[in-house]
Amino acid sequence: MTKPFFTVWGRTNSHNVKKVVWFAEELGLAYERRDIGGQFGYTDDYLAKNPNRLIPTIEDGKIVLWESNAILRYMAAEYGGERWFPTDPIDRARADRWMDWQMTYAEAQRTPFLSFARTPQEEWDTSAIEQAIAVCARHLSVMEHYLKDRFWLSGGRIGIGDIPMGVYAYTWFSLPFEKPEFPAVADWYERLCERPGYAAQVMIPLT
Ligand SMILES: N[C@@H](CCC(=O)N[C@@H](CS)C(=O)NCC(=O)O)C(=O)O
Repeated sequence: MTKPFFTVWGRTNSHNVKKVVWFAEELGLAYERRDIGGQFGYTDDYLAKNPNRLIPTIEDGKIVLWESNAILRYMAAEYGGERWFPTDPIDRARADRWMDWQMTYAEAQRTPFLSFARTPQEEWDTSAIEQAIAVCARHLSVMEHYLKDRFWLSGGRIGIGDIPMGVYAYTWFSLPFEKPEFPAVADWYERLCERPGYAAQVMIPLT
């Protein structure tokens, strides 16, 4: 299959944009990223493509698509083949499960992220931050249990199920607060850090 030129709209420091550009690199897709959202604001042209006033959005000549995990599934199905988008319903379901689970996890990590990365310390709600970190830790203990016997959330090798939580893991490990130990999660994160696309697109300063 010919790989298309791929456009990704969204600022680089967005978790949901990071998922898409990192995955484009894993798939070897040629793409161009255009800044929009956050400090860049929105244009009428963009809002016609994505009326949610959110990022990311992609366009590859065949489709304009928003909603990051739907974008990942489309990219995997269209350009990733069996390697990234298994046809076996059980393998597919395992990956889907972690992709959907990430949405819940992201809610928990939102307060610590926005506080540490984007809010002056004197404005922090420390009790809300502590509570949110405890919720993140409860979630991560579920991942820890799963990863004890596996290298990847997707199974024996990295797959689409690892992409969304991979992005949030970078934030978790980078935010400067004391964390409970999750050795299997930490080992999985180290494996992610060895991937050039992850290092280039995900491991950037949190802003
Ligand atoms: N469920 C959506 C959420 C998208 C979302 O909330 N994106 C954030 C950035 S991570 C956003 O657009 N924030 C507003 C902005 O940047 O202007 C998805 O997964 O794509």
